[in-house]
Amino acid sequence: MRAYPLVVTSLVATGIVAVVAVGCQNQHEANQEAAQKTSLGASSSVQDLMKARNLSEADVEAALKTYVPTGKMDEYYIFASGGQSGNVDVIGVPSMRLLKVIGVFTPESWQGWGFGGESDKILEGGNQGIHKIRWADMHHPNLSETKGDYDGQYLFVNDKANARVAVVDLKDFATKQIVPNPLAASDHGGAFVTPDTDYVIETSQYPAPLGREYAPITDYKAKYRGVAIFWKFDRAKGRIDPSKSWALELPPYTQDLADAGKLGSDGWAYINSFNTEMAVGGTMEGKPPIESGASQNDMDYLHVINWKKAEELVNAGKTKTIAGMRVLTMDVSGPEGVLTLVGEPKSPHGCDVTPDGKMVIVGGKLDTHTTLYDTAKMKDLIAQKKFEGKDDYGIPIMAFKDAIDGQVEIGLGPLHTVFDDKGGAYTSVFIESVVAKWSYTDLKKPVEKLKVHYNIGHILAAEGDTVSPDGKYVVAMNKMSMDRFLPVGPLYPQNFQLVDIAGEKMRLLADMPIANAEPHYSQMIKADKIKAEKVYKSGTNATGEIDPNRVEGGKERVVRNGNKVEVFMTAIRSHFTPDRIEVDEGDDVTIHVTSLEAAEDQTHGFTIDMYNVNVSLEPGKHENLSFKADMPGTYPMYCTEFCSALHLEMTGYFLVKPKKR
Ligand code: RUQ
Ligand code: CUA
Repeated sequence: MRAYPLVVTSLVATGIVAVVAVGCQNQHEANQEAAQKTSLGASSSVQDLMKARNLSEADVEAALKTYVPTGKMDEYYIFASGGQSGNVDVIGVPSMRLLKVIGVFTPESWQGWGFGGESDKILEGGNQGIHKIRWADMHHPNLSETKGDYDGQYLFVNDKANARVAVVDLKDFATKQIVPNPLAASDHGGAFVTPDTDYVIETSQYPAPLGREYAPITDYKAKYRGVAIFWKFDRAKGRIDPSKSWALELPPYTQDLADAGKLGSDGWAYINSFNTEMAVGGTMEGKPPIESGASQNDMDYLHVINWKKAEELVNAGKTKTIAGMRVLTMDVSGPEGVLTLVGEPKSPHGCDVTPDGKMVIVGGKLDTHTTLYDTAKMKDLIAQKKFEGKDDYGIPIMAFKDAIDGQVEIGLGPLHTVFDDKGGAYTSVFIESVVAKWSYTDLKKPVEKLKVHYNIGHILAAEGDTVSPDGKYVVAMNKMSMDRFLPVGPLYPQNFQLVDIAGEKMRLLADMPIANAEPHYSQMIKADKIKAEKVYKSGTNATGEIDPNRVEGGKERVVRNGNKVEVFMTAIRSHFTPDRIEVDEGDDVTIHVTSLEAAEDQTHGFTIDMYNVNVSLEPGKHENLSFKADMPGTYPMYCTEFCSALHLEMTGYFLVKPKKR
């Protein structure tokens, strides 16, 4: 019989069950007797369960480490990029339970996000060009920081496909603003914050003329550009202030990931790039495809940006206005030491500043190393103007060997790196499908590699990119999951794997299928840092303000003015007042509806059938729905949340009298 001393300790410690097998037969029998006295009964003792379900000791231990009994709370939140879903997934750790999906760039019908209510205006604010954009390729959520630590107030996310950044308020877990990038056609290095969240950084990905004007591809070198936007965040208002934001023109190297310096490197930002060859494809004209054209050079460029200095130059008016945005152009930023380049090995991807702010770690997709750039050395080189040359745009280049601290042989395809509290670095290694643990202080080969399933892209750690990581958990964000979950057709879920990093060795604890898209980055924050509201102050609308049209109980009314009909409505268990609305075909209708509920978790919904209007009315929430009564007929309106025993009765009619023809 096998011994399970570890399991016994942890099981007893958690008080879940009294018994598991131990090394000694007598004790085992005594324990079995004890087990019969527990509510589980003998037939379902843990040992029997293990046998029946074919679980090993390690399985049971992992289960215990992630089990959160009903009524108990998780220790951390993960804010995960919802990828192509355009929305944010909120996950509890260690249970890996999905807690919420926050509607951001994409309409989300449970929250009534984008179905005729106030949130439509926020989505409208994110339109690009002439298109109503209602999807996103969300990549990198970033929590607001104070002194380099997550403060639990805001979350920023970027949309790679449509070059936008959104602000989510963590008081109510709702999106408050979407800001379209006026200059770039796509972004990737975002939404990274500076250590006090003065700025939210968004850098472009695929170069295009700034402002997205047309320019023939033959003008690539002359007219196409990269750009980094420094969005000024107004913390008191909880909004990005585009009028105080500015941009840095960059060469048309395909800029990739970015990070802001911290502590000693505060005031600096670092951006990767690839395709410094400026390959533009042309496979139909017999030219090499972009992917091979872009892999000719041994070195691409890390962009090193002195943003504090850039800010001074912007304030001194050294900018050019393009598409309404102040842009510091390369002819200023190069000579002024704002923008400097340094070589980086082939096709870099991740760009992560260490918790002490001393190094920038760059992972090379086509290289087996991570490279550690020394932020202090680079600062000196720039101050002393010690460069080895300039690029075609006059941007000075530092010598690779002068700028680095060293390189570490990690494995095949190192991408992103996160950190623990003991100088440990955890790098996702895509091709090898492992998490590689190494030390960013001694720069030796990885001490451990943990297999993950499969093809890990991003990686996250508990408070892992702050100045004080927690060192408890890492999550491998895997791109592929064949053989991990029940088959669901050719489109497979992604796989989040929770890893315990508190001990000597990494331990894989749990798998979580991500069923709605391919997430990229995520962040994990201690749960007690989030101070979420339980109910809204009566009359609060989607912007977080008390709505001027808030409706008090007893003041419900219908106001007609020509073909404009305004309905002032309230909702409280279990009726809408008024519960009948009659209008004429063609009327412009606005329904102002306030929930009069003040009790926690008493949410109503409001919809009118067939009219594509649907809002969520959390306690105290106010909504304004505007639409044209363009379909004559009889339409039930009803509450969409099972709010009470009389929920089904929480209904009424919206009647549209046909025009005389
Ligand atoms: S990037 S893993 Cu935005 Cu690495 Cu996706
Ligand atoms: Cu209100 Cu159902």
